[in-house]
Amino acid sequence: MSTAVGRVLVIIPTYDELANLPTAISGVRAHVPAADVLVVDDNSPDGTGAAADELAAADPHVHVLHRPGKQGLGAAYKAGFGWAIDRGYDAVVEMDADGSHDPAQLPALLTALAGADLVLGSRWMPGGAVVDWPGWRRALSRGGNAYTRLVLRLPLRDATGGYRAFRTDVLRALPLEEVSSAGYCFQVDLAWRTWRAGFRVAEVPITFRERTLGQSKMSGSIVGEALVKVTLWALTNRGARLRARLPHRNGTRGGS
Ligand SMILES: Nc1nc2c(ncn2[C@@H]2O[C@H](COP(=O)(O)OP(=O)(O)OP(=O)(O)O)[C@@H](O)[C@H]2O)c(=O)[nH]1
Ligand SMILES: [Mg+2]
Repeated sequence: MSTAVGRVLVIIPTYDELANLPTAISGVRAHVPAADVLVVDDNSPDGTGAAADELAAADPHVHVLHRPGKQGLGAAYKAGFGWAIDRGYDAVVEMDADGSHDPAQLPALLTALAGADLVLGSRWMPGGAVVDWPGWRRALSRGGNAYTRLVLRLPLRDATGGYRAFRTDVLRALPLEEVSSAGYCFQVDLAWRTWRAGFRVAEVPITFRERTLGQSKMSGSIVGEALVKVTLWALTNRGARLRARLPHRNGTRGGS
C-alpha cells in the first residue's frame, strides 16, 4: 500500500514512553493506514522497547529498532533514516511519542509533501497553536525560532519543531554522518542543510500539545547546544559570505 507521496515511514523515537506509545501508534495507523511505523527505542528502562515489540507482533505495519542505550534524539533519527533508506521508503515523518504531535495532522503534512521536499509542522504561523505550555516555554520556542531566522537567514517560522516530513531523496543527498547535533539543534541543522541544498521547504500549521504523561527530556544542555551551535554556524556562514565577496588577491578573478 502507498500514499500520494509513495511509501511512507513514520519514525517515532522513544525513551521511557510506555504510557504514550500505544496511543501514538494507533493514531498513526488510524489516520494514515498505508504508512508504516518505526519505533526507535534506546533501551528505555520502563520497558517501552518490549511494549513496542508486542505492538509490532500484532501489526505488520509496525517495526522496532532497538538501540543499546540513550544516545539522544538526533542519533535515533539518523538510525531510523538509514533504516528507511535501506528499505526504499519514499518519505519519512518525524513524530514524537509523547502526544504533542497529533496523528490527525499527518495527512496535511503528507499532502503538502506532494509539492515540497521537506514539510515542517509549524506552531508559529497563522493557524498553528501550542496548547498547555507555560509562558516561558512559548517564549523560549518563539525566541529560539526568531533568533535562528535572523542569524541564519533561514526563512522558516518553526525550524526547531520535531513534527515534519521529508522525501527520502533529501536524506540520501545530505551528509547525515556529519550531523552531530542532538536535540532541538538536530532539527535546525537538518532544516538548514535542506534549505541550503536548494530543496523546497514548506510549512503547514499544527497544534502542539504539552505531554500529559511521562517526563520531558528537554534540558538546559539541549537549549545550550542549540544556542551555541546556531551562533557558530551563523558566524562561519557570514565569514564565508564575506570571503566570497572579496576580490581574489592573486588576480584570478576579474581577468588580468
Ligand atoms: N530513542 C530516543 N528517543 C528519545 C531520546 N530523547 C528523547 N526521545 C524521544 O523523543 C521524543 C521527544 O522527546 P521529549 O522528551 O518530548 O522532548 P521534547 O519534545 O524535545 O521536549 P518537550 O517539548 O518538553 O516535550 C519523545 O518521543 C522521546 O521519547 C533519546 O535519547 N533516544
Ligand atoms: Mg515532547
